[in-house]
Amino acid sequence: MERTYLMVKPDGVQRGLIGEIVGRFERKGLKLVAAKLINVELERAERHYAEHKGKDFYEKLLTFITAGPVFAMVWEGDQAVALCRALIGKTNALEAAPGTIRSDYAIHTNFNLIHGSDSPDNAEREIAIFFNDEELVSYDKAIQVWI
Ligand code: IDP
Repeated sequence: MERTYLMVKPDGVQRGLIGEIVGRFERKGLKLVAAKLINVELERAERHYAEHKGKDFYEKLLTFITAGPVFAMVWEGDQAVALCRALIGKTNALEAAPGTIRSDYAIHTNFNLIHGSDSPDNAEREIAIFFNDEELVSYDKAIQVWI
């Protein structure tokens, strides 16, 4: 079973879209195994976005992600990483397929509402940045046999 790290970014929290966004992954059939509302301090933001260090949007991205609380989550399911990326849509809202979160609610690339891990390896790395092992809840869902 694969895990992925998702995070409603500060714009999504401010716009009151946490419930709408969480609902999409719930209805898809994925399993929520951890969630919390947190402020991301600069050091953690730098670790999370390390691969973008040096890019022209990096500083603005750090300012944005530390500007207000985010809703951090871990979701589990078969192919969870790719499935969540599909529901989220492309980085640029203009290129995101209709029906995806970014297509439905975002306008600008720098206010694109949600982060989703782009590979299983990055998912494990990002989960470890934001959650302790004890925060990851292990449980069964009876409905799983129907999904
Ligand atoms: P992703 O969130 O779709 O995986 P990444 O390439 O990992 O996209 O970039 C991380 C975040 O950095 C994006 O979600 C977006 O907020 C921001 N970003 C990426 N590319 C640009 C850009 O060209 N201009 C401004 N912000 C960008």
